[in-house]
Amino acid sequence: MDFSLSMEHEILRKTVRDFAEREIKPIARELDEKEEFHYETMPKMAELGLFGMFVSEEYGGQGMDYLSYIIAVEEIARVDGSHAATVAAGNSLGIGPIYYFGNEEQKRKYLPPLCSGQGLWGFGLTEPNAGSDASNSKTTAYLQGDHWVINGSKIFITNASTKISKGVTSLCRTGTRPDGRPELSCILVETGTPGYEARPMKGKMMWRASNTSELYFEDCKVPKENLLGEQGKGFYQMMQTLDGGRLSIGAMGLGGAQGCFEMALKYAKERVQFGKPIATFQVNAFKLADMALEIECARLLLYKACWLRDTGKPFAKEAAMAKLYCSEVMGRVANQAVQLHGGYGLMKEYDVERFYRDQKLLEIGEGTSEIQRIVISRYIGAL
Ligand code: COS
Repeated sequence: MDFSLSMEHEILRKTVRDFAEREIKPIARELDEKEEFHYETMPKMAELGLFGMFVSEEYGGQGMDYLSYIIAVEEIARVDGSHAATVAAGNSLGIGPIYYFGNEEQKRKYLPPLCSGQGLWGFGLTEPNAGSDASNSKTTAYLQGDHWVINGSKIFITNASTKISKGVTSLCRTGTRPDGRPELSCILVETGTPGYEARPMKGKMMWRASNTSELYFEDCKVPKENLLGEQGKGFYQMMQTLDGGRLSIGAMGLGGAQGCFEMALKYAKERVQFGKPIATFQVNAFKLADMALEIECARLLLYKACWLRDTGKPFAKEAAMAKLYCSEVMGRVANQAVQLHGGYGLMKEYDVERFYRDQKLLEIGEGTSEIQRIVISRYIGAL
């Protein structure tokens, strides 16, 4: 068994870390404060190859493995959750479904601008009344001549209402299955289609510099050919996409925990109370030791899940485990990192305050911690 990363993975990590330190870290706090999506970093991230990382080169992607993508997300999350969210949702949720399930024409049409970072694409699953109960989608689509007519709404959709958002993959009820349950299908809806509107959602506690949207479909007509893959396979497509997406949420937990740990260690070595650095009090040294331990476990779990995926083995259970564990590790690490910073940790001029807020999303988005426990319970045969 060899746990070392390849030279390519190490180079990628260093390149993305240098970029994140140089281009993202200095602006992250202000963007969070202003709740502002930063268009200027998009072409820079794209130039670095951060979009379409696991997509083959024929569609404009980078042709890398999934672990490379996960390492990249981890390194961005080490300095900022919002930028990591833009990249993670851009790749796994935006590009992913079109790449995995699109026909040749759809892939050729939609993927190159998304892989070059000129555009972003949303993942239209969640609805006001279909959150954890994702298959309870109420958005409908029926065929009228050569078009689908879509009605309904979506909520909490990342990357769908920026100035460069090109569209959304929308899960819709397209009929009723023989067993009486709704037939669900995914349909590609381009920005600018009459009857489709994406509105930014403001007032978020976390990921404040990422784009989150509410979507409205009112007799929105899209060509019949915009059906993604097979009719009636929409829910499987969404679930399969989430298996991969959950690994990127794991990466955000791991990277965010790493960032918090580094800030806490640095601060604890510098901060002097009772005549000595607070890191040298055993109670604090133990906190830091526990952080390092949990981060190491999180990294092993996440990378193993990526290895399963990259080698074509089943990975959904491990993806749920990695998503659950990494996001909860970041919760514990961020909590102790703020604790170690004392009163300063509560102030916005200390980045640890932002990380503490950003972490909470990871236990909720792409399937709550409770849903991950359901998924794992089913895989181990307990439920
Ligand atoms: N990949 C492919 N297919 C899957 C799948 C997966 N990972 N998980 C489930 N399916 C299939 C099942 O095989 C089942 O197929 P049939 O209808 O042919 O039997 C179908 O999807 C429904 O599955 P299931 O009965 O397990 O659905 P439930 O309604 O019980 O819900 C959970 C399953 C709770 C796991 C699912 O709704 C879920 O993940 N919810 C959270 C959604 C989420 O993460 N939202 C966040 C979005 S933010 S981007």
